[in-house]
Amino acid sequence: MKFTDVAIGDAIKTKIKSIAIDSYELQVQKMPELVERATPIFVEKSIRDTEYTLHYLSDAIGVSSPKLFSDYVLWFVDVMKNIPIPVKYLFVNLECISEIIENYFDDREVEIIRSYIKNGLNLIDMTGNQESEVTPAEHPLKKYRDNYLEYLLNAERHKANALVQELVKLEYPIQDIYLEIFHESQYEIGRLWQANKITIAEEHYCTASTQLIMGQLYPLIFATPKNDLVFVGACVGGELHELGVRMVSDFMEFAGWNTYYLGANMPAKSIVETLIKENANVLGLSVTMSFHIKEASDLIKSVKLDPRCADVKIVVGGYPFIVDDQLWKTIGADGYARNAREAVEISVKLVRTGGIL
Ligand code: B12
Repeated sequence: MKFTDVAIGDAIKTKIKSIAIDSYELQVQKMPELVERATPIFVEKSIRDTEYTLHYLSDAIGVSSPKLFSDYVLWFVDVMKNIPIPVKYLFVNLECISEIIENYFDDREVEIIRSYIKNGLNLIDMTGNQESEVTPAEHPLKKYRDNYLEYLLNAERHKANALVQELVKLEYPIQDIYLEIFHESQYEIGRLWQANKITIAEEHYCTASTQLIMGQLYPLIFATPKNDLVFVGACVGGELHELGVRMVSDFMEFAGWNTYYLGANMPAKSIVETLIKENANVLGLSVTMSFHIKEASDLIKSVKLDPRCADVKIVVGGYPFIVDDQLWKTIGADGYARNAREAVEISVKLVRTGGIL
């Protein structure tokens, strides 16, 4: 991470509110049609959305990753397809931020910030209304995934559970059931939620049901012969998306490791204490929201500085690392994996080679 970028990322954070308000005011000048819509709720929401955009911008700059901001812009364009606000609104919004920052930063800083925004603006031009979704490759379990999701969306979790038990009887590998049924259906739930096709309650019900159904497979997962390696899996502080690292922990357990799964929102100090107490070989750290990258980076620094953790290797994973496949290096991790299967491979490699990949 470049020192200047970290400093600019931090500086944006301290000025988010005022930049957002100034940008909104400029946007109203550029888009007079907004005046008609400007109810107090609309104004408040517009400023809040700009603050959100600025958070993503500052986080991406903080870790020198233009890809992270570009991915956010693509995501926002997708969200806008399902709300009655044209994509042009986001385009002008970014242009306004780009202009306003002149009042807050010096020329060199403005140049860096603008390069990130420009990438985003180019993407809006290119995407227009086209779909940015990639159709997942067909897998023999795909048809069962559709049934599984249908059961959950019909609030029939007992049927979803029975289906998974049936697939186990049919001898589908547990790992395929995890990746093709659980992992993929959670992503589909995300798409449905983003498209306003399911409610937050339905998303919560599906997620909780999948966690329950995963639990039913534990007698199989914990039955494999053990080696003497220890894996600690956790999400950094503030991060609530825990299913990914839980899947990774389950894959490690199935591969014979002794796992210590800590789940969501873990204070950094407790993670370090656990590594020492459990004599861990590998720490698996999960981040989904890019505004938690900084926590991950700080935690990695503390682990690396603690002599009691000298032998612990750190593997990271989750959405931002898939978007930018070099990010794991930027924040000082020893490796990264795109999914739970690769997480086992990389952890074994790191332990065997002493950390040189
Ligand atoms: C369920 C869910 C939630 C739940 C999580 C509950 C829980 N107990 O985990 C709740 C309701 C809390 C939630 C909250 C939010 N969410 Co949410 N959520 C989801 C959803 C639908 C599924 C997440 C999931 O279970 N994925 C399945 C797992 C298996 O996938 P995974 O995490 O990627 O893990 C795999 C790999 O990445 C990798 N991996 C993951 N971790 C690790 C770690 C290591 C060490 C390794 C090696 C590998 C690895 O291996 C895993 C298995 O193969 C996603 C959709 C999606 N695409 O993921 C949205 C999603 C992630 N959420 C989103 C958003 C916006 C939010 C909120 C900001 C919403 C809000 N306005 O409040 C908050 C933020 C909360 C926070 N502070 O963290 C967006 C993020 C968009 C973006 N571009 O950043 C998504 C993508 C939805 C969408 N399509 O818009 N969410």
